[in-house]
Amino acid sequence: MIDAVTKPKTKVKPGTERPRLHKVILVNDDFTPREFVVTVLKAEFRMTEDQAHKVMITAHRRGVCVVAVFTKDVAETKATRATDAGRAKGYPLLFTTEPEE
Ligand code: TYC
Repeated sequence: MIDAVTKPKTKVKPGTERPRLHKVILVNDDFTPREFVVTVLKAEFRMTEDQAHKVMITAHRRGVCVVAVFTKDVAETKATRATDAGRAKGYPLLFTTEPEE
């Protein structure tokens, strides 16, 4: 006998899924001037002087600091632009990205 009833092959996931966000991380180094780090944070991440100073000093003391979270594309573009701003001045300033848990 032919069983005409077939199970659907794909499962529908319940709920609404948002794309994973990615962190932009500021990495400390011994050469980039503090004020330049603050300038880049203000320009690329639209931070106030106060916010930028807090992020810079956290990276300076702890080695790294999460700057902000964005979609993957935006996080990577901003990290690259901010890193390039340092490189243009001859500084080893580094911003990296990683997916949020
Ligand atoms: N450590 C640098 C200095 O003392 C300042 C600095 C802070 C550099 C944070 C990078 O991500 C950084 N001039």
